[in-house]
Amino acid sequence: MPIELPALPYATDALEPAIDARTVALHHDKHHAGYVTGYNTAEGKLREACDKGDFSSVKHWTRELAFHGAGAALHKMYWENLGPNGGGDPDGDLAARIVTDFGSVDAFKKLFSAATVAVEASGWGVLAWDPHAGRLQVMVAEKHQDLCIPGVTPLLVCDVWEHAYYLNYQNLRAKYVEAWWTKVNWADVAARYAAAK
Ligand code: MN3
Repeated sequence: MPIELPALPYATDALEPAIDARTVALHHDKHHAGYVTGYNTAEGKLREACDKGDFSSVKHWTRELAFHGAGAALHKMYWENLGPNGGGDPDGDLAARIVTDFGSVDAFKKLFSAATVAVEASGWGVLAWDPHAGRLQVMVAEKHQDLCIPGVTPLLVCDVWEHAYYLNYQNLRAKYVEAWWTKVNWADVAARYAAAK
C-alpha cells in the first residue's frame, strides 16, 4: 500500500527561532515528501517485479526502498519529536533510564550532541532502545538507513542533513544541534520509550 505524507503536527513557524519557518516548510513539503514518493515508487517497482517475474532490477529497487523508507520513517519521527513547547529535560522513567545508562542527563546530551555533530556527510543522531543489550544507546545513521541494528527502536532523532539547517546555520551544524534541543518534545520521546520497552 502507498504511504502518505503526514501533515506537520504544528505550524511551520512553531519551532522558531530554533528552526526557521522556511526551513521547516521546505524540509517537510519538499524533502520529506520526496522520501514518501520515493518509497512508493520503489514499492511499486518491486510489486511489478513479482508480477512480471523480472528481477533484473531488484538490487536497485531494494536499495531505493530502504533509503526512502528509512527517510520517510525518520522524518515522521523528527517532526513528532519536536514541538513549540519543547526543551528542558526528560523526567519519569525515561530520565531514570538515561541516568542509569549514561550517568546523567547532561552526559547523555553531550554524548548525543557529539555523535550527531560528527555524523559523516548526511545522516542522523539517534537515541534508541536496544532490546539486545537491554539499554538505551546513542547511535548515528548515515544517509537514513546505514549503521542501523535490526530490532533496535529509535526514540529521538536529529536530522543533520544540510537541508535541515543550512538556510539559518550554514556550516554551523553544532549551533543547530544546540538550538534543536530547545524544541525536543520529551513527552513524545517518553511515550516511545514506554512502548518500546
Ligand atoms: Mn531531512
